[in-house]
Amino acid sequence: MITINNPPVNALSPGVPEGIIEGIETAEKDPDVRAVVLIGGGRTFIAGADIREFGKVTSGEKPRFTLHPVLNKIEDSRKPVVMAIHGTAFGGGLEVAMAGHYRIAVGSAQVGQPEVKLGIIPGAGGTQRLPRLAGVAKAAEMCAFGEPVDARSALAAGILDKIVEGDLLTGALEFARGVAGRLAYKTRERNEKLGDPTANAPIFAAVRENARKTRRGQMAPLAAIDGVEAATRLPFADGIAREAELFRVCLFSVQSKALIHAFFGERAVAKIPDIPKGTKTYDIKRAAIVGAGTMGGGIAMNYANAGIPVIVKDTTQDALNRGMATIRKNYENSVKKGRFPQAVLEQRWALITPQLRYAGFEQADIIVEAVFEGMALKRQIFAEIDKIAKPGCVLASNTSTLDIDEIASATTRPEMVIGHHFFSPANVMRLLEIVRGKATGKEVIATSMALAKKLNKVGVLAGNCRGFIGNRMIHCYGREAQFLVEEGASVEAVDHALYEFGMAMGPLAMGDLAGLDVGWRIRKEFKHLEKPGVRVPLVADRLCEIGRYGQKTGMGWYLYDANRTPSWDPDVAVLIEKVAKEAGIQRRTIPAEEIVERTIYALVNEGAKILEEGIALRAVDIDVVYLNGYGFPAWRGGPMFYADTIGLKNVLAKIEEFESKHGPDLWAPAPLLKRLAESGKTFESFDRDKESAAGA
Ligand code: 3H9
Repeated sequence: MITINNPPVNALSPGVPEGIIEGIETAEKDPDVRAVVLIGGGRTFIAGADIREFGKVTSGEKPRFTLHPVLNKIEDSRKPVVMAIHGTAFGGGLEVAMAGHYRIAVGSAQVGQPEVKLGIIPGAGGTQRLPRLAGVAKAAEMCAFGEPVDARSALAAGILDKIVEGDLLTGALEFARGVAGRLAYKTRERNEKLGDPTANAPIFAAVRENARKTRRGQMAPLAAIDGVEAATRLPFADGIAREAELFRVCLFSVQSKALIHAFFGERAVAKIPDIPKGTKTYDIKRAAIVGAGTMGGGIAMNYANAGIPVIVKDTTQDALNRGMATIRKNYENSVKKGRFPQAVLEQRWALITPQLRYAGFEQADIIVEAVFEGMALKRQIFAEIDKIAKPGCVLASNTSTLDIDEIASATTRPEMVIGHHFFSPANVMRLLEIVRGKATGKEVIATSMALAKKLNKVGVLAGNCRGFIGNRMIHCYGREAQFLVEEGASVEAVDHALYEFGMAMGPLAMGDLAGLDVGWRIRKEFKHLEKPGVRVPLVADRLCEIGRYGQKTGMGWYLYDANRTPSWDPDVAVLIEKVAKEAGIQRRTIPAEEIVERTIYALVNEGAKILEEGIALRAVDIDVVYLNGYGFPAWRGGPMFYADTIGLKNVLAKIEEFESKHGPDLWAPAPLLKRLAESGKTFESFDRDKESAAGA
C-alpha cells in the first residue's frame, strides 16, 4: 500500500512523484507483494500537480513537475496497481489514477481534468489516456470544460472500475487481492474507444463550437480538444509529444498566468491580516431579511440553499407576493434545467417565511437589510431592528454605495453592523463584498467571511467609502461608457468593444440589466457632492426621466422583447445626439481600442486609489471583486492584473493622454499608479505596509 501524504490536498509537489516511484520499485522487488494499492492520506486522493510550480517555471526555473516517469513506472509495473480514490482525483491526480491498472472510488469522489480553468491543458497524458478509458466525446468534454464528474458518472463512462460501499481502504485491499497476479491492462494500449476519423469529426466539431461559444476568448479549451484529437490520430507516444507542445504553449501564455492569479486570488482574499484564523465567529442558524425585492429575494435564496431558515419581511402583501413568486420561479427554472430535483426545491422553499411584521426577528442570528438605496430609509430600518435583535445578532446592510458608519450610527451597537453587498442576481453571482465600518467588530468580520463560504460566495473585505471597491470603480467605467456614447460611439459599438475584450456583457447592456433607476436614485442621493464644472454623464438620467429603466420596463439603452432580447432603438440614438448637441459635445468616430482603454483604464486608475487608501487590502482583492461580481474575463486576471500585463508605464502614458484631453478632475493619474510605473513595479508587488514603513 502506498499512501500519498502531502496536505492539504496531496498535490504532486516535488518529492511526491519520486515517493510513488520508490514505492512501486519496493513493491516490485518484494516477492510477497502481489498487487499495489495507491491511496491518498487525509481528505483527498490527489488534487493535481502543484500549481505553485507553474509560476516558477514560467519565470525561468527548471520544471519540477514532469510526471511521465512516475506514470510509466506505474503503468509498466508487473504487479497490478489499484488506485483507491476519495475526495478529488483532479488534473495530475486523475492522470496518475489513469496510469494505474484499476480505479475504484467511494461514491462521493469526483474526478476531472480542470486544467483549462488554469489556462493550461492536461500535461501528463490526460488528453491521451482519458479518451482511451471514457471515449472521445466524454474525454473531449472533460478536457475542454474542466468540470468535475461524480463517481457514478465516472463509473458509467469507464473511468472507474468500481464504487466501493463502506471503507475505501478495506474495499481497495479486497479488490487488490481479487486482481493480484493477473496480467493487467495498460491504459495506453487500450485503443478500442478511440473511434475513427469519420465518427469523430462531428464530435470534435460540436465540442469546438461549444468551447468557442461558452469559453469565449480562451485558448486552452481549444488546445485541450486538439490534444484529445491527437489521441485519435497518432500513436500514444506521438500523442504525448503533441500534448506536451500544446501544454507548453498554454503554460507560457498570459491567459494561464491570469487564471492562476485568479485561482490563488480567490483563496488569498480570505486572509485578513488583522483577523487571525482562530478569531471567534457567531453561529448563523437563523436569518431574517428586510425587503422582498430583487435583492432581498435573491439573498433569501442564498440562505435557504445553505439550509438556513430565513424570514423575509416587506411592508405590503403585494410586494411579498411578487418577491415569493420570483423566488418560486427561479427555483422552478433550476429544477427544469436539472440542477436539483423537485424535492430539493420544496425543502428550500419551506425554509423561506414571508411576513409583514418583525415577528421572529428576535431569534435571528443575522438580520440583512435589503431595501432601496436611501440613507433615511436605511437608518430608520436599522433603528427598528436594533430594538428587536438579540445580543450577538449580526446586522448587515446590502447597501451598494452608502456609508456603513452612518447606517451603523442609527443603532446602539455599531460594532455589530457590517455591509453585505450582494450582486444581482444574488442567487447566481458569487461575489459578496463585505464592508467594514470603523466600529465593526473583528468577530463580525470573521463571521461574515465564514458565512460567505457557507453561502458558496467569495467574500472580499472592503473598506467604507462611497461604492466600496466594486461600485466605486464601476462608476468611473460607466461614466466613460456614457461619455463615449455622447462623443459619437454608438451604444452597440461601446458594448461590442467591451464584449470583445471579454466582458460578460457591455456596460450599457449591464446598466439595463441592473436597472437604470438604481443609478439614478444613487445620483440623486449624491447630487450635493458633485463638483461644479466637472462633466457628468447626461443620457442615463434622461432615459430614466422618460421611464426607460432597462430590462424591467422593456426599454433602456436598448429595446427588449418579451424574451428580453435586446434590439437597437433609433429613438435612443436621436436622444443621445440631442443631448450631446445641447451640451456642446463634438461628435466623432471612436475606434474600439479607445473604447476599451477609456473604460478599462478608468477602472484601473480608480482601483489604484482604492488600493492606496486601503479600501482594498491587496490588488488581487480588487481583481477577485471584478471577476466574481462584474463579469470581468478571468483569463485577463482582473483589472489590476490586466494593467500589470500591459505594463504600468504604458497604462500611465495613456491616462496622462486622457488627462490632457479630458481634464484632471476625471483623469488625474492615481499617485500610486505613478509611483509604481516610475519605479518599474506592478500592482501585484505592491505591499502597503512595507511602503508606509519605508516612508516612516
Ligand atoms: C495539473 O494537475 C496539471 C497536470 O495536467 C500536470 C501537468 C504536468 N496545487 O481550494 P481549497 C491549495 S494542474 C497547489 O481552499 P477546498 C489551495 O491554494 C492542477 N496548491 O480547498 C489552498 O491553499 P491555502 C489541476 C493547491 O477543499 C489549499 O490547497 N488541479 C492545489 O475548497 C486548500 O484548497 C486543479 O486545478 C494544487 N493543485 O477545495 C485543482 N489545490 O490554504 C485545484 C489546492 O494556502 N484545486 N491547493 O489557501 C481545487 O480545485 C480545490 O483546491 C479542491 C479542494 C477542490 C481540490
